[in-house]
Amino acid sequence: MRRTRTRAATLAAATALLAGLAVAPAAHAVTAHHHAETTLGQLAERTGRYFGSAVDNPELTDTDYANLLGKEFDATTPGNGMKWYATEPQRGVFDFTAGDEIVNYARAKGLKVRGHTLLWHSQLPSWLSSGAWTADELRSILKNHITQVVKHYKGKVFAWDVANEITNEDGTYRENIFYKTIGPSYIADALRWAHAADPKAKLYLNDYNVEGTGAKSDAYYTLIKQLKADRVPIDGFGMQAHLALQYGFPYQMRQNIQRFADLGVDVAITELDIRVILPSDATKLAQQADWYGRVTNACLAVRRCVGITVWGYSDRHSWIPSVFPGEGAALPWDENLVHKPAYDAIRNALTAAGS
Ligand code: G2I
Repeated sequence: MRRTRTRAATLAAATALLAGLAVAPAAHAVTAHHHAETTLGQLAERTGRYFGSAVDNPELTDTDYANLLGKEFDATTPGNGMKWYATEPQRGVFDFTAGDEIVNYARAKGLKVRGHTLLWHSQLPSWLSSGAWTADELRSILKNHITQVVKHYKGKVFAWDVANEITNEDGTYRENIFYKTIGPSYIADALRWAHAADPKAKLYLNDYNVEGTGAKSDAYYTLIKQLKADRVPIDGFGMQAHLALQYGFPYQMRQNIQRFADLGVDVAITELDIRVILPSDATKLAQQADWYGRVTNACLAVRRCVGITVWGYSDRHSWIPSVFPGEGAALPWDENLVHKPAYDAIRNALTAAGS
C-alpha cells in the first residue's frame, strides 16, 4: 500500500514537473527550484551576513511559527527575555529562564543569538526604577547586572545591545535613570564592563530613528567617534528601523550606514519592521516591499553592515497594533505565515548580492 502510494506520488510529481518544464523556460525552472531550497538566512550567508528575526518567549509555543522561524532565519533576538525586568527581577537575584529558553531554541535550530538589551530606560524592574540611588550605588548595580548577564551568556550571544535608546530625537542624552544619577559616563563604563565579561561579544549601541542622517544619528556619530578615540570597546551601531510608510523612507540610509562603518564599527539593522495604516492593500504592500528591498540593499551596499533582523517575521505576532492602533501589517509574512511581496523583495536583493 505504502509503496504504491509513494510511487503514485512520485509519478504525479514527475508529471507536474515535466508539464512545468514544457511551458516554462529552463531558467525559470531553475529559479523556482532555488527558491524552495534556499532560505533568507542562507542567502544572507552567501553575502557574509545574517538574516534574523526576533522572537518573544510565548511565541515559541506557536509551533508552526517557531518552526518556520527556525528554518528561514539564521539569527534571532529575544524580544523581551533578556531585558532587565526578566533577568534581575529582584536586586542581585538573577533569572535566566526566559533568555535560556530562547538560547536553547536557537541552538536546536542552528541560529545565532543577538542579546537585547543590557540597559534601557524601559522594562526595568520596579526595585530599580523606584529606588533612590546614589551615583555609586547605581554604578555598582549596573556593573553587577552587566557582568552577571554577559557572563551567563558568554559564548552563546555573539553581539549585545549594551545600551538601548540613550538619546532623544534632538540628539541630546535621554534623561534615563542612569544619566540622571550617574551622568553620561555610564555609557562608556557599560561598554567596558560588558567587554570585561565577554571579550569576544560584539558590543552595540542601538536606537530607532537613526537609519537616516539627522540630529539623532549625528549624535551617535559624534558619540561613537569619541568612544573610539577614548579606546572604549564599541563594536557596532544598531539601527532598529521601525519604519512607517506614512513618514517617508529614511534620508540617505546607505550613506548613513557608510559613515558609521567609516568610523570603524559594524552596523546592524536590528529591529526592522515597516508598518502601514490599516487596512493594508496591494498598493501599500507593494510600497512596503520596495522599502524592504531598499533597506536590504542599503545594508548590502556597505561591507560592515553585518546583518538584518526583523522584529518578528509575521503579522501574527507584532508589537505594533497595540502600540499604534490602526497600524500594522508590518512584516514580510502575513498572519497565516504566507509570504507577502516584502519577502520577495528581500529575497531578490539578497540573491542579487550573493550571486
Ligand atoms: O517597542 C518595540 C521595540 C523598540 N525597541 C526596543 C525593543 O525592546 C522594543 O521591543 C518591544 C517588544 O517587542 C514588546 O513585546 O518592547 C516592548 C516594551 O516596550 C514589548 O512590549 C511589552 C508589552 O508592552 C508589555 O505589556 C508586555 O508585558 O511586552 C511585555 C512582555 O510581553
